[in-house]
Amino acid sequence: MPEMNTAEIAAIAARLDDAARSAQATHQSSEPVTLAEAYAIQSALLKRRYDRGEKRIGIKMGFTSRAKMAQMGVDEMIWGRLTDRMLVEDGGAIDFKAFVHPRVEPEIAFLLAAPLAQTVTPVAALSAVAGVAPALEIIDSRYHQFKFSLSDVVADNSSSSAFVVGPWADPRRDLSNLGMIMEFDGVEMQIGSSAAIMGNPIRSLVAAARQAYAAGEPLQAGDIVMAGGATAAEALAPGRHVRLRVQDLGSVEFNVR
Ligand code: OOG
Ligand code: MG
Repeated sequence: MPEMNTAEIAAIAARLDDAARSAQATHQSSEPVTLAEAYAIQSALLKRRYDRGEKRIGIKMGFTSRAKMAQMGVDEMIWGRLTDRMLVEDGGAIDFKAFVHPRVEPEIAFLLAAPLAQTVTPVAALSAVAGVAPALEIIDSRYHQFKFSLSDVVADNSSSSAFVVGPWADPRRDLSNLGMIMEFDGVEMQIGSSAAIMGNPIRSLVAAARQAYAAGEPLQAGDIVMAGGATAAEALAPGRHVRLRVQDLGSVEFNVR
């Protein structure tokens, strides 16, 4: 298969960037794209956003649970970048019209107090964590019908779109089996456990450290890491009030305008 050149990578990045900014879906790649090329497109896409003043504030892990893999028909872990513009205040609101077809999923977020090396044990990773929080990720595929191959979704910054983080709690606690309930307007939509995220969300942080290092962007103090959805995602609609409650960690919420 011929390798993609820089111009082709830049063209796909520009198309995905335009799709996100105009909230208009675009098509998947017609030619096969390798995973390495997909991450190169994602880098080029983020470069455009950094050039407009956005700041990288962490990374998100994707497909770290069976529920998410099954919903989207993929079987490999992926990651994407988080910027300051994507962060929604706890209790704040998002504008439905700014998205193509947004969905929300219940997650756990970590805040780092120290950088993480390439290879860390779960215990070492936890010792670099300043806080752990209930979090909601708003994903929005820029592809028609929310359909994509693994390479397509990686190129599209792994559907990353916005995220809301609840109060940071002391991470020195057992995170392996915390009940998680996601509600729309007070009605339970998804019920799960932090165990769904690789048996323990700390394993997702370990994987994040490895991936970020391999990409030449090791995790830094102050970075936020989203561990990945514990359940399938739910489609959003204007007027919804979304809340996630996580056992021992409290809750996080937002509204859709
Ligand atoms: C891709 C993003 C996956 C997660 O938490 O598993 C993800 C998608 O589902 O569109 O964010
Ligand atoms: Mg997610």
